[in-house]
Amino acid sequence: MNRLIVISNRVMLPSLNNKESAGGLGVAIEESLKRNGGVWFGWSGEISNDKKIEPEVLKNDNVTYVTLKLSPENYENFYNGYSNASLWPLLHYRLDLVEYSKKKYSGYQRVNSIFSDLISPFLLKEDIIWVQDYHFILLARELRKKKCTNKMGFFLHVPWPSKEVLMTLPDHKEIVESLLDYDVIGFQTKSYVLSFLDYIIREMNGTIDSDGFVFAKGKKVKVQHFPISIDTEKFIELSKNAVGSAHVNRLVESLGKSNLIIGVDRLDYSKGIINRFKAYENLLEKYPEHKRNSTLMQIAPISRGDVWQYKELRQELETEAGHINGLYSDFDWTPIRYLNRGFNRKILAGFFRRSQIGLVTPFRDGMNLVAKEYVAAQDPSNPGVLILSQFAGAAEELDGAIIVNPYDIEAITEAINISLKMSSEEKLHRWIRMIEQINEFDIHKWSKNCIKAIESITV
Ligand code: ADQ
Repeated sequence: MNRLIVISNRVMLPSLNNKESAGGLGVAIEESLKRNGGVWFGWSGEISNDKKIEPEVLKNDNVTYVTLKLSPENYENFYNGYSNASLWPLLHYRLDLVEYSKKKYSGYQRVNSIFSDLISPFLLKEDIIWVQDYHFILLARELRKKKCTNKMGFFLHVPWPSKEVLMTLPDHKEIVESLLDYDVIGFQTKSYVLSFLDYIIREMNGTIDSDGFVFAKGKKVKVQHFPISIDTEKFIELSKNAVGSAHVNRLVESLGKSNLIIGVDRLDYSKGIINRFKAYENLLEKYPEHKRNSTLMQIAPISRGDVWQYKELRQELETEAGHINGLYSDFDWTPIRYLNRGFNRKILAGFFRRSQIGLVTPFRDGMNLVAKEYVAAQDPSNPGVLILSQFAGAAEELDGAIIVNPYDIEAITEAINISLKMSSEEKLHRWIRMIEQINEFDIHKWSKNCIKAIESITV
């Protein structure tokens, strides 16, 4: 078995005591590394003013963890800049929020190059390289410049946009050409694969064959969709164990007879939280029978708090939640509970299980694992309803959900109303279709399939 080299923005260090709070992705990567042996590279999450920044290297059994601090300039231009203020909004179709400058792009190139310098000395000839996400699109190109001939795969966790949207990025050509230096490019959904192929054919005069290979710029690359998933078995277990726990009991008590509608997201403009609030306000106005017998709980810990777009979003959501609560609250009932804090996975699983509706309405989302976690957490004897945006990657798989257009506030309102009135039979019927899907395709299958695809490339 070949050793595995993983590069991702953040690394899950073995010192993380409470593995229960770790996400499925980190656990699956760690598991693959332990199976194959290998090295995991990433940013330490820290900023350093040192002139020469040395990596921190940690060994645990057959896995080595290598993390690097970023200089303030690289943090600003690579992380806050090109990654999160240029690529992230662009890949999520928020062209109005894209901030672009050559300086940011240079920072992005520089950090990709720094990481290639960091990785090179660790590489053995047969190692397989697996790069995660939009922070490191240029990494294969940088490594190839250093004569690296290892098999390399890339997986994009976020959406790949249509050609028209992508081409608003001044560096779109270089970005796509760099991707062609990988041997395998993985996307979350078929639809992102199609958008990528459309660009290859129409912008690069490339061709494709029936085995999913792309031929362009003298390169041959396998392009495939690998829908990411969750550790289904583990999440089911967590949700069962959460029954009767202190947090869940307190939640149930505080709700009284109210139906719980739950939203759980990182506080991000791509998640469509604002339209969720507006749809709920609409519901209380249009269907007053849901006043007092429903509560929307939105859990949204602050993320990327340094970036101005995120600061504005916070203000907007606080204003909207305050407005709705001011208008509809009673002395013993509050319609929206808006919490800017995270909870560990066991508590979340318990909250999901106790809620009648999972409201997952991103404007765009690569996959959205919350949707899958919500399904896994349900009590088979009384499952809740998932309301899911048609623009979440998960909508390609979870056809038992009520699928909505997240821009259509009235459609979300109607979906909530229908869900609150849905029969137990229909809820069960819808849920079974979804749980079967995520039982069969879990995160372990995802990581194995990704690695197998890279391994089986013949170079
Ligand atoms: P994210 O944008 O972070 O991930 P998502 O897939 O919904 O979005 O969540 C990832 C994990 O974070 C899940 O396990 C979830 O439970 C956890 N999480 C989210 N909100 C939380 C909260 N409020 N409190 C605690 N935990 C929370 C990116 C892409 C997604 C893609 C994933 C994985 O944007 O589209 O599904 O990567 O590829």
